[in-house]
Order: sequence, then C-alpha cells, then structure tokens
Amino acid sequence: QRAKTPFITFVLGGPGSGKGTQCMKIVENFGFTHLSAGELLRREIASNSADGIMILNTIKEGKIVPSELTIKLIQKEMELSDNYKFLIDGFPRSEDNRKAFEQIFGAEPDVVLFFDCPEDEMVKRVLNRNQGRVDDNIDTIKKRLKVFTALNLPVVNHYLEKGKLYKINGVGTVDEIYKQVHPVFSSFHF
Ligand code: UP5
Ligand code: MG
Repeated sequence: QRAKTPFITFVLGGPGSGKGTQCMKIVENFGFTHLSAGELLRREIASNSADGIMILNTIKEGKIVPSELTIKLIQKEMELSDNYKFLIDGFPRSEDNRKAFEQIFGAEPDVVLFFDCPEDEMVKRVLNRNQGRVDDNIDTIKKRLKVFTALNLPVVNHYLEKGKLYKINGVGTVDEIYKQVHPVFSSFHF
C-alpha cells in the first residue's frame, strides 16, 4: 500500500531532446522513479513477448504503439514500485495516449515538462548516440520528427492551456538545461 497519492510528471520533447538525460538528474535530486515508455516497450521486444514483433515494427516506423499496451506497461511498473513520485518519460505521445491514460488512471499529471529543442540539434544528438537503437537512423528519425510534430505537440498545447506545462529550453549543456528544471521541483512540497 502506497503511503501517498502518486505525484505524476510527464516528460515530453522530441526525439533526442534530452528527456532521458534530464530524468536521471531529477531522480538523483528529488527521488523520483523514472519510467521511460520507450524503454518499457524495448524491454517487451527483448523479452520476446506476444506483442514484441508488433512493437518492433511500430518503433522502426517511428509510429505510436496502441495506448492500452503502453499504459498497461506503465501501470505495472507503478504498481511494483513503493515510490509515489513518478517521471513518465516519452508518454503521452498523442491525444489518444493522453485521454486513455487519464481515463484509465483516473487523474491528470501534476507537472508536465517539455524540452523544446530545434530539429537539427535533435537529429545530431540521436545520430551520435550509438547505442544500437533500431530507430536511430536518419530515415526513422525523420519519421519520428513528423509524428512528434503532428501528434505530440497537441498534447503539449493541451497542458499549456491547463497551466501545467513547464517549457524548458533544451539547447545548452546538460547542466545548463538542468538549471531550468531544478526549480520546477523545488517549488513542490513532496
Ligand atoms: N544529450 C542529451 N542532452 C544533451 C545536451 N544537453 N547536449 C548534448 N548532448 C545531449 O539524449 C539523446 C542523446 O543526446 C544522448 O546520446 C545524450 O547523451 C545526448 P536523451 O536524453 O536520450 O534524449 P531523449 O529525449 O530521451 O531521446 P529519445 O531518443 O529517447 O526520445 P524518443 O522520444 O525518440 O524515444 P523514446 O524511447 O521515448 O521512444 C522511442 C519510440 O518508442 C517512439 O518513436 C515510438 O515509436 C515508441 N513509443 C510509443 O509508441 N509510445 C510511447 O509511449 C513511447 C514510445
Ligand atoms: Mg529517451
């Protein structure tokens, strides 16, 4: 049984905008549990689960996995954790993702971080990453950028209108960017 109601942060931004990198620093400083939706999906592929091949093909095309599947993986991790502070990284990626999560979970996020980064910088970072991700090639990156603009920016705008969005300038060194992120969380009393 969790001691407190969950504190949910959605971490949004384009491919290579620095979501995962900044999440590691938030974890160190504020004790969040980091759930990367993309990592959970890659874990499903690696585990040869029934959905693995479908997920792999979706990721190769830079498309979005069906909401219910991603939400199931996120919820499972939340239930396994005894923490109440969660960073949900790279989700929701579409209005469908968002609506499905809010409906199934029965609540909205407390904070939404958005790393705003120009496309040429994001492409450069992703191509330099070299961790063998099937989607880190120029063809898939172009598709990921298109999907981000078409489907993820509406989610960003939704939370902007709700007053929950913290827009961070995603250009600069990791520490320069984190200097903008830290005050977002130090203003909350967990
Ligand atoms: N780096 C980081 N910060 C830097 C800085 N300030 N200066 C210079 N370099 C910097 O960073 C990317 C690279 O840049 C790293 O090498 C890093 O060292 C360097 P990272 O922190 O990894 O950026 P991040 O935003 O996390 O990039 P990522 O590629 O993980 O973002 P995506 O959103 O594209 O990937 P994700 O894993 O979230 O999703 C992958 C795919 O899964 C999606 O395309 C989609 O097909 C699928 N998916 C779903 O279908 N549904 C979901 O809910 C989630 C994913
Ligand atoms: Mg990432």
